Amino acid sequence: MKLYGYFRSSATYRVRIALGLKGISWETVVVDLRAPARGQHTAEFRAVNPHGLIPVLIDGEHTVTQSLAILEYLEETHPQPPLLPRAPAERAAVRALALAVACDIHPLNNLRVLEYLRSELAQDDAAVARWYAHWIAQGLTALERDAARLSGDGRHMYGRSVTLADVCIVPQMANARRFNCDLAPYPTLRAICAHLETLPAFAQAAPAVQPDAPAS
Ligand SMILES: N[C@@H](CCC(=O)N[C@@H](CS)C(=O)NCC(=O)O)C(=O)O
Repeated sequence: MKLYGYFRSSATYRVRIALGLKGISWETVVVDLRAPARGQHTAEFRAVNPHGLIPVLIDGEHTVTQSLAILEYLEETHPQPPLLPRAPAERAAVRALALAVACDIHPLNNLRVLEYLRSELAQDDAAVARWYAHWIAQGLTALERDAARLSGDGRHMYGRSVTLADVCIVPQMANARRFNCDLAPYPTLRAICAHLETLPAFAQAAPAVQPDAPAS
């Protein structure tokens, strides 16, 4: 498989984790999102994904976009280990946690949104940071309550094994840390991520250890 992505892209980070958990090998095609490269805007990449967003997974003749669609595709094509519980209500609960990250938090703080605030709306760095922190706090406050109720062991978002909810929360918390958001109010989320980050698939998917990450 081929994964169009970037070390810092949290949506790509989700897919890297799932590929690792399922023991699938892949090759990365780097799409550098930052100026001057801005690889998401090139004609070459737009031919792959007209939306100009990563990740994109290529599996043989299939091109799959949208990280959640990719995660579900991997779940269906490589069912072991399962990242969704069996019972419909439990599957819905896990999907709801994953979607809270992918649909309600992440899109508001995406690169193109922050760039629009800066350029078109002429907001300074302080205002953009305030915007970022606001949506993180709103989303994580609710997820903290969800996790406190739904985690079975304080080490997973739902139940006692790794699910798509875990695959989504770790990159989102990493983003929040990168933008210096205060994570003190989320002890349950911090404990869950501290555990998950020790697992090989999560550790190997971390931005800092990707081949396109700058040497520290
Ligand atoms: N809903 C999409 C969001 C993808 C997305 O926002 N990707 C970011 C990187 S994490 C991106 O490509 N941003 C480019 C830009 O904002 O110009 C998904 O889950 O795949």
